[in-house]
Amino acid sequence: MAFRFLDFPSARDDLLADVLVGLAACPKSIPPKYFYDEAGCRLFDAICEQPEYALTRTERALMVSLLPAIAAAIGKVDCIIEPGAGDCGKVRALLDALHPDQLVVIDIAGSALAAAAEPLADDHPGIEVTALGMDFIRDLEAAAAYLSPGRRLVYYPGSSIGNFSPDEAVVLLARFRHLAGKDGQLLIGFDLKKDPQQLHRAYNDAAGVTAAFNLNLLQRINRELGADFDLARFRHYAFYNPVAGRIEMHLVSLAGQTVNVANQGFHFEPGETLHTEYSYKYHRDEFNAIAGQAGWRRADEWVQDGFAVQLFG
Ligand code: AVJ
Repeated sequence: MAFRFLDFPSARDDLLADVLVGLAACPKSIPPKYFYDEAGCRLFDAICEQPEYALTRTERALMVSLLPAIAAAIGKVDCIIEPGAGDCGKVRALLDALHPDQLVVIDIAGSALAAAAEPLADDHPGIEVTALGMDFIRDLEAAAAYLSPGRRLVYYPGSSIGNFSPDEAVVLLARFRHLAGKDGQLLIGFDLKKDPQQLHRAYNDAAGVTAAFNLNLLQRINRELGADFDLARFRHYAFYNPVAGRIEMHLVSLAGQTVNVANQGFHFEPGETLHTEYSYKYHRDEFNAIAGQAGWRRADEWVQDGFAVQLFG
């Protein structure tokens, strides 16, 4: 068993700066990576249990039923890297199928990541597990120092790539390309374009869990930054924009109001939106083109029930 945890607080304590910039912008926005405090992680898990939200269940089923084919296509790897690994629930199956020497998991929520990653080391005595508490969107270079040489696989499941605009996605995938090295590979899962009504329902579940997840962002800012958002005066508003190919999530102000964050006042007009998330959906070839711009070439692809997993080399 070999486990190490390295925390990089300077590379993640930017909630205040990002909120101040986001609230001063027009339209106002806050990056979706801040959804995932403790309550936010619990709410996201609850979203995944909602009948309307099939994305996570579908990917899990795909990764179970097609794992032998996926592992065969990947071949021998020495190191698996998972940016945004969260509770490390997805990478476990890959470890058992691919038997790498090293696993590097990265997440902005460092202590939760460490707690989730250590059992992986206990259960896989042959694998050196490194947990890096850092914001990989800002600081992926620092991770390179912890990789041992050999053939690398970057694993980026869960349609997390959907949170980035296509241009941002190219930049991020190019960084993954750099991190993976010369004969590195990328295994990535993303949600496919589908019936807009079905997508709409997935982000407007009847139980209101997605609404609670969205509003929790304001609660987090109140708690961690001493802000005074009145949650009753903001409404969850999510819809599919078929031209842009994305779900847009917003919190719409129900009144004219001023919110204070760190001694700065931010005025909202009635009906003004605070944008909180994009969730891009792609056609298979659209995504292939984006990865292509980042220097990746598609090696294989698996599709099931409106979800795609692509392998690049
Ligand atoms: C974790 C980014 C894949 O975009 O579907 C779920 C987050 N937001 N419901 C997604 C989310 C609202 C989710 N991802």
